[in-house]
Amino acid sequence: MRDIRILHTADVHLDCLFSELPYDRRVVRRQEVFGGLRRVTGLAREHRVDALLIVGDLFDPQQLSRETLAQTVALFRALADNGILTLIVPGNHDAADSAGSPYADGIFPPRVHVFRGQDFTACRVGEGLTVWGMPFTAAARRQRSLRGFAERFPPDPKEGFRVVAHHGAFTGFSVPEGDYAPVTPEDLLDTRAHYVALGHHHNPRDCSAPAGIPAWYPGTLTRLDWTNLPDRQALLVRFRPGAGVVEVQPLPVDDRPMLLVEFSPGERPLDELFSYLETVADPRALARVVLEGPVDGANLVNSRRLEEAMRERFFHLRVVDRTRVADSPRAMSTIASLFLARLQQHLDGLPEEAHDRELADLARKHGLAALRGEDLR
Ligand SMILES: [Mn+2]
Repeated sequence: MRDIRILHTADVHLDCLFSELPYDRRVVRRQEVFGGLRRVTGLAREHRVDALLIVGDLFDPQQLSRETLAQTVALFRALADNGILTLIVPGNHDAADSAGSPYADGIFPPRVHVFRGQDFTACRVGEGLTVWGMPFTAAARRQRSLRGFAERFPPDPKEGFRVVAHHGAFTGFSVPEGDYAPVTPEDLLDTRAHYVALGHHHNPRDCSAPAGIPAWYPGTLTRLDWTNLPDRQALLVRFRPGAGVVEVQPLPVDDRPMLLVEFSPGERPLDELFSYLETVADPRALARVVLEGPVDGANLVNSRRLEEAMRERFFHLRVVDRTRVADSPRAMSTIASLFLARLQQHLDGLPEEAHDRELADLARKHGLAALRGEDLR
């Protein structure tokens, strides 16, 4: 008997806004998010899977366009023509019960199954496997929906392999993934599933260890923000009839590299940062330089100018300035010390509720730069 294969993805976030990027870059990144989904449907065909399983947040509907929706439907139709089912669990970003939900009836072709309702329902995949899914709903946000699962839905031999799809936060690690539809290791055990397909956490994560039940987050297909540093992947899950063995194989999905550079301008000359950025320059990469530590009038960095100088070297470079003006200015001119002292006097005179550390530091930086005849804007 042939094994049964499922391709597991989640959190595609089609038409994600990328509001931190300049407009022209946002447009490119949104196309790349769609490209990620197209790549995954390609992988589904290459690996001749029985079903593509999308566990929540397929869409990021803040600005979901008709074109994207139509192109997505076309991708799923092409899968159906190859005999591959598409199974969709609506997540917290594309909730089925929200106004203007993309899951309106009749949009998707046959062989695309959207899990609906307020509880888990089953969807058969061929003869030997059943996927259970439940859409994320605002009402169930704090609910442990998987608790006591097998008592409510006792395994039936006709069910074959049991896969449970859940969009929510796994609590089994020291840093819990938030409080959206939480799932504990005991809840995983309660499912008596052969595989739990998770969604919601945006980095790939194997959650099998605490409960001893294969349970994974695939992560997003495209890096959506600066917490998404690990490589992107989709999960090929193989079920061997008779053996009861489940194999999970991560399939790499290409995306733009992210480059995170931390630099302390108070400790090293700025030239070092420039020459480092020249050596790692990559027109495909999203780069972020975080400036940190104490600075004084002599080593202030003009972030905008640094971005401008490196503009051609990266797909996009952003400088985040987290430096603080040093409390005891070293080797500073008399007039600079005077300026800082006067500013401090003014700040000390303000009522408690008007204290804003960041704003005060910005004032120090702009003032010190102005004394050197420089405009930091
Ligand atoms: Mn998500």
